[in-house]
Amino acid sequence: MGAKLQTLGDESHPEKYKEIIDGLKENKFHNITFITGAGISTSAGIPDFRSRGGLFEQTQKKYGLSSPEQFFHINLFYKHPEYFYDFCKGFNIDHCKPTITHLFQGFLFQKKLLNRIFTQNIDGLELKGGCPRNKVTFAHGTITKASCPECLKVYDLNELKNHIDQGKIMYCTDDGKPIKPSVVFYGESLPQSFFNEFNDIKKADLTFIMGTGLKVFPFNRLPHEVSKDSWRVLINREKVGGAWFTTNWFGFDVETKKDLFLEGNTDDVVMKILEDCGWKKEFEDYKANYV
Ligand code: CNA
Repeated sequence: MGAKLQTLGDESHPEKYKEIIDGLKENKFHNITFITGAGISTSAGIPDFRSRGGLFEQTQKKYGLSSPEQFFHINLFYKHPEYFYDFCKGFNIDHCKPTITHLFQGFLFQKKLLNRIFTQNIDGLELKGGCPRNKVTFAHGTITKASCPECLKVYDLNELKNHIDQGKIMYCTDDGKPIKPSVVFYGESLPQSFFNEFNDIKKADLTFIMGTGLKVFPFNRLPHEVSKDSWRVLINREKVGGAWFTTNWFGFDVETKKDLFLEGNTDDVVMKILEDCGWKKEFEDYKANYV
């Protein structure tokens, strides 16, 4: 599918797209920033939460839950850790490769144009795509560590994996709570690094908001914090940001602001941007080192 050009709730604004492409070509952006969600990893074979057939639908059906979010709530984990352990057995994503979108992020880092990636994803594919750890804010943690959700004591990930494989629950030796990968569940606090790095959003001169439903607080505050003088480009299969109080609660305004919506699959839109910038060959060379 080619990238359709349109702005949120309005007619197409191709002049805005051209201004962004010209800015990239003329090296006008030096603090490109990403605000991302599960949609940038679906082409790597990892389902998102809310799409049809996504993890919400799968887990709600399998475990007979009353709400889609319930499976990933800390209260259910404490009560029935065996559900999540069972789920993890069928959710091995170690083999997953970075997508075109992750590689685009690494490519921009290599060009010294990347400010920061704020991601809700826990798969760590940003790192596999060539971004260094200090450029990525894992707002909801990652699956690369294991810890006690109560006291945060860190445990050996391989030991947790062995327990999961054997269907045995691993418990914290200090407080007896079940151990899980260090990913943030509903009802848990975000890691301190999210709050420490939050203000980097204000440095952004071009922000790509990609593959997210923008439903999870406080992560979904980030688009509000982008400076009014800089671009916000939403790349998603669907318009998002229309819940809560108004139909446009995160303030997208195509008439008065530097906002643009590019509808489509993130990888397709990224390839179009690369082509239009004349960067395709350079990108293919970069990609060859990572996949
Ligand atoms: P979500 O609520 O499931 O929203 C995903 C959004 O992306 C939806 O609007 C989809 O239409 C859109 N989308 C899906 N695929 C594509 C695509 N290829 N191109 C463009 N748009 C697409 O997921 P969010 O990330 O917004 O929700 C936050 C949760 C999801 C976080 O707590 C994550 O930890 C959690 N999550 C992460 C992963 C991962 O790490 N890969 C996977 C599943 C869930």
